[in-house]
Amino acid sequence: MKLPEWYWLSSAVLAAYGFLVVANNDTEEIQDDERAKATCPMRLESSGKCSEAGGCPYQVSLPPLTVQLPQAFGRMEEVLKEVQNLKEMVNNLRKACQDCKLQADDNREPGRNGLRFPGTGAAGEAGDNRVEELESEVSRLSSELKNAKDELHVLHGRLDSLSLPNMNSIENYVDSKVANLTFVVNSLDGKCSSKCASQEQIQSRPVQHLIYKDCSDYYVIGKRSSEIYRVTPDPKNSSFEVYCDMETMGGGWTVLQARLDGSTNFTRPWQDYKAGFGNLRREFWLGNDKIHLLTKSKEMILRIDLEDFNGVKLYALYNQFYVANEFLKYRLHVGHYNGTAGDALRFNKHYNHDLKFFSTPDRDNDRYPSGNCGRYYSSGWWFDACLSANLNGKYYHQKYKGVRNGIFWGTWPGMSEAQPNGYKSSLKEAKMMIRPKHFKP
Ligand SMILES: [Ca+2]
Repeated sequence: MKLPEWYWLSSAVLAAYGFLVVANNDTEEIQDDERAKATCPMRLESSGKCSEAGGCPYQVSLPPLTVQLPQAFGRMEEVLKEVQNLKEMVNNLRKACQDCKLQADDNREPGRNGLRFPGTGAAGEAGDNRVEELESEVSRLSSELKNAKDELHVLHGRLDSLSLPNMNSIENYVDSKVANLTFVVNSLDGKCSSKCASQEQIQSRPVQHLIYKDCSDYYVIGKRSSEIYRVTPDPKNSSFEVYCDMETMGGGWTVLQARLDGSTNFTRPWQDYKAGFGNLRREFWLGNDKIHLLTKSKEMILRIDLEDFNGVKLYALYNQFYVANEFLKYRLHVGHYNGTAGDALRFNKHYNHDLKFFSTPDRDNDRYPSGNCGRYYSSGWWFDACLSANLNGKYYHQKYKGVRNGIFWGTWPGMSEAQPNGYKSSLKEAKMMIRPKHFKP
């Protein structure tokens, strides 16, 4: 508590008197009145007769004292009055408040605890009642907020542990497991179907009637002309026609794709690439379901023959080729490369078609996040993000400008480099074909 200034002032005055009294007690000699009055206005003198015991009465005469006080001191009385008035007002208000609270308690509806809004309650309930409700609501919301914050914190921790490198390693792990399973299923399926076929053969078919799984089986029985043949790669599925190349590198090749002259449009939807389209004797795509059955039936190698408009012919050979089923979006698996045209299917780390899903203009399974490579490059293909090879691109009869959506093989001499005036070159002919890995012509 701060003491008023006048309190300190009066204390100082009293202390000064005290000091002077003590000082005069030390002065035994009494000077004559005149001189004393002149030098010191304060006097110590005897008053009356001394008693027989020897004690003498004395008195101290003090001069009149004038102390200059601050002007505000004069308002002290007023201030004290105001303070008193204020105190009374506070007391009155406190009492009124207590009365009001008692009244509110009397009017409170029992059991009602929902949050009310201005205008919805009785006038008497609008005070403490509503404040209490608001307080409890605020505390409820605050505790909910805290819970949500805690949950968010936990989720954030989990998100940190699921970092992108983790996802990549999981993807690689799943890939390798799928590849292993595919190999096991293929070998089991091969054993089972050959056994089933031989039983059927004994019961209902002539001994010489074999199931031709692919063109190499026709080669084995002596067929040497490149023609259309009917094959049954999987006895559980229906047979279909294929074009067989019985000349290239010993023959026995089942052709999956051919480009010659632009007579067939290759900008087509998913369903067309699934079922196959075109003319087997000219330009065509055999069909992803058929390619899957053929590559599932036996371990296959892939040969790609290419020719440009200058008559240059080059090839690429992959010692493994497998296309998964539709459920796995016809994912591509290719083995090691050999040949003269360059390994455009596995160009580098960023452009690698191996292990990529099939995409079409109407089905985006590529690795390009902000668009559909199939639509942009007018083709169905195992796009990465997006391509270093696209043998199903548009057919151009000469050099072209704009989007590089022609028949493209990125490692072809000069094909990836910038041409004068921005022209791009395309291939004149392309052919993709497969043959069993262990086939000996
Ligand atoms: Ca995409």
